[in-house]
Amino acid sequence: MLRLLHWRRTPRWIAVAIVFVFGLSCIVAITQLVNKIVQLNGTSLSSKLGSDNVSPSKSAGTRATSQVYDTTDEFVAMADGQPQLEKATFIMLVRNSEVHDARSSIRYVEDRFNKNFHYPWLFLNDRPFSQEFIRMTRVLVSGNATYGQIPKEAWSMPDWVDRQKARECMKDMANRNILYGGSESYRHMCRFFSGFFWRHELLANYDYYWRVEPNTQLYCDLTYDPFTFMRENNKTYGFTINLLEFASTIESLWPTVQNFSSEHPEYIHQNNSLDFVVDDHKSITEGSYNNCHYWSNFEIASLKFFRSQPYRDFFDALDQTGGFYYERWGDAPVHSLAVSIMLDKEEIHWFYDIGYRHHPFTHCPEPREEFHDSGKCYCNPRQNFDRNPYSCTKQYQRMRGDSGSPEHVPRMSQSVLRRIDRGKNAAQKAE
Ligand SMILES: Nc1nc2c(ncn2[C@@H]2O[C@H](COP(=O)(O)OP(=O)(O)O)[C@@H](O)[C@H]2O)c(=O)[nH]1
Ligand SMILES: [Mg+2]
Repeated sequence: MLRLLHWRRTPRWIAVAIVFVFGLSCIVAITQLVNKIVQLNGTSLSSKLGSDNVSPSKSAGTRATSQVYDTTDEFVAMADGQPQLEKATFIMLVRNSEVHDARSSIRYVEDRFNKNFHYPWLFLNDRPFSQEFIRMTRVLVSGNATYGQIPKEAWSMPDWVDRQKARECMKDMANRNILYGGSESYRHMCRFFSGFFWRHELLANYDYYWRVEPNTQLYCDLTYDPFTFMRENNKTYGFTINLLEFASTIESLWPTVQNFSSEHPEYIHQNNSLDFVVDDHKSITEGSYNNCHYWSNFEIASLKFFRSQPYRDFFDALDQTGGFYYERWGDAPVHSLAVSIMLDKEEIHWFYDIGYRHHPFTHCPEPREEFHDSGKCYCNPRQNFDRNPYSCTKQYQRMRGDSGSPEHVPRMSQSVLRRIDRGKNAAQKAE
């Protein structure tokens, strides 16, 4: 360049112009660089100079959102600098024909949570998975995907069930228009989720699972690890929606549970949550089941509990009666009754912050500032099922001793919040 400028035949005005253009582009480049560095720190140079049209509070909100949701700093730092996963997996029981509904649910879970964590997925089926199902689902998951078949004994009527009687009961329930009343496979499914999924060899290395069903939706970003939350806070069973069961499907379930409880008083927890399933503070022997249960199509729970001797004995006692086939006992009331009588009430957690839909009900967190103004959720709080007469939120809050407003719902623990703060500090220091 200098050589060019010293070239005698170059007119003076061309040399001046070249120096001017060169200087100008240097200034522009340096300004852009500075602006980029400042933006990384959360504020743009232009807004510092007052040329940003957005009001200060609004602009802070917008940037906080992009900081939290567009980068992985927070998630990496949450595990103290190491992306450590819990021994946990998603599980989905699904048919090959439900591949598109499965893909939709996977996408929701990945987008709202797992793209930042990469937990594995386990798909289970009573039949072999088709190559198409495997191809179409594997491509969407950010963790490993495993495909397993359910052993015959976990998906069939046990020997002691009278097949003729079972068929007659199904026919009768179908005639009474009871939902899935005539379906044998639905009964296999409910028995499988009550007594077998936790025994599957592909779950052997896990401590926690998150159950996902095809065609379900998640509406809120989950910026912490719910499995870590469960472990650190000694939680055993987590849910999002609770509701009333159809009484006609579980006519003899409660008497069976009462018998079990009197045979095994040692399994009844002193600080249980019986008040969720029995009204008027009555005991197991005196009270009757109010049909409240946690909706098990969404569950984040401990496998250790289901593998424990008390739960095994509980399931065996129920299974011996044949009630899964003579009636149509759902895995939801079975799980709910077990956790309500055998766990400390503190071990049960309402994931109030997880907006979730399984047709026809939606749980949408209500507090506006925390969940909606922040951009965290995009469901409609007016569609929140918690206030519906068929919801058991009142019974749940009565059991917890809460006043009934969403502000009293258990939230993410302080320890998790502290970890997130620590993560933010660490990220700032790194910059
Ligand atoms: N592989 C397989 N999965 C099933 C079968 N029946 C139900 N499921 C699964 O079990 C879960 C519950 O079934 P679903 O039809 O959604 O019942 P609902 O939610 O109670 O209406 C879903 O994950 C289904 O994909 C079956 O016969 N085979
Ligand atoms: Mg379903």
